[in-house]
Amino acid sequence: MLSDASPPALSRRRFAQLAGLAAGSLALTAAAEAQPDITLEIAPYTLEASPKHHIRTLAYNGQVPGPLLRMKEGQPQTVEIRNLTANPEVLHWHGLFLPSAIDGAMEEGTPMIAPGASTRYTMTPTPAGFRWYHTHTFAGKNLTLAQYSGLHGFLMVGLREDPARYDREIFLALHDWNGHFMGSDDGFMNPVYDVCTINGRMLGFGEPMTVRSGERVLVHILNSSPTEVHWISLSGHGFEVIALDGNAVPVPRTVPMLRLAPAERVSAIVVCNNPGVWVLGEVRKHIKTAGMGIVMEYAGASGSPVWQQPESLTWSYEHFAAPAGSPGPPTIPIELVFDSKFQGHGNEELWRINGFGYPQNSSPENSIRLKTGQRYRLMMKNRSTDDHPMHLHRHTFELCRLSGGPELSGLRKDVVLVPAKTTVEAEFLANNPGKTLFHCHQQDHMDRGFMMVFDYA
Ligand SMILES: [Cu+2]
Repeated sequence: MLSDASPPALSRRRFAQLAGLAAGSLALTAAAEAQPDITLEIAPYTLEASPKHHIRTLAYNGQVPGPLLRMKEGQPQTVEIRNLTANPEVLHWHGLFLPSAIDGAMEEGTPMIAPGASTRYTMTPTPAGFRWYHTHTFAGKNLTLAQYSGLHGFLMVGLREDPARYDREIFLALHDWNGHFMGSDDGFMNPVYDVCTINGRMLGFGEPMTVRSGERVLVHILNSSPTEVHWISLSGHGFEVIALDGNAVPVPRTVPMLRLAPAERVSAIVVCNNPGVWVLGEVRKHIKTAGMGIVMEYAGASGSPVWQQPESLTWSYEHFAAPAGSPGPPTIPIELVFDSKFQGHGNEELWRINGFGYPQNSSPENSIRLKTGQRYRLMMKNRSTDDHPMHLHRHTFELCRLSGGPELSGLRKDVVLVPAKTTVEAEFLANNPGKTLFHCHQQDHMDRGFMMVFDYA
């Protein structure tokens, strides 16, 4: 039994007082006082990547990455987002199946949040898995805005029952900072960076990951970089990859390193059976030297962190896929040809899908319309000399064929890196009517036309 002095009893008494008021005004009072489940405040922030590296940026709730949000699948959440910056903002829930009005892309019709304004809505998170949230704004030539900023955070949508076996869960976000455009040999301008971090800190300046011998640690890694693919290894250990983009893989496998394109996530078990003080970091020396690393320390171990330099870069999505089974339901192919139009030396190229940049490629004459209930195969033909991390909003796709290889099944993702001069095929079921954005996740490419909006007929 609750005692009379407990808060619920007090609120019952308060309710009895309020009950004397008109029913209408009581309802209004209750609505005004209701607290959202989650409040995210977008504001300027100075990140201390190291004592010598202070970065003026934007952040959610005064931290980089933003707060780790945990939601239960299918349980509605009221979210309030406050924009305390000088520019309009919009927050995208990456990997969720949400209505276009709250998915978080203005191209889909989500309203922008004006400077000084806030928005509040209720969302029902699904599917379960490792998702994330980030800004979906335009940066153009200002390499401090949009995804170049600190506006990203982890979202874990939990299953009602979690079957995974692990002792500890660690979230890591990879990011690149202080970008500037530099001309490459082919005359194109690309962003390059001076500072690289994991969870907002350069190697040696963050809290180490602390583990105990014998533990199984589930590491969730997000590449929140605006433009860069990253390669990660953990000295003295392998990664048993169990999920890609938050979705369990059919063939879990232990690999020596991970490759993450922008917006990709990898969830992997690390078996802690090699006591010591180790470095988890970018495999390429110059990126690790710029700060992309974090120390992993066993309880009771001491000494300088040890880094073992891998000799080569290895990664393949196919390792985690199942062979194709019997032919699935009929699909309709959608051909998407990627190329770029040179705009002269020292300029950024214009990116095109099927001959046009956004928004021309999504005009009523050119747009691709989906039919609810139909399965489609995206035939992504990359005619350019760059690799592109392609992201489909509001849906999950299944990788079916990579660069002319065999048919695959079971790899469900929302981002896939399409290598230069190859074709990647991925299928999805059109089961979430509403405007749906498909784009390259590299900020400079999206800003230069590499987007398309699918609409449902
Ligand atoms: Cu791209």
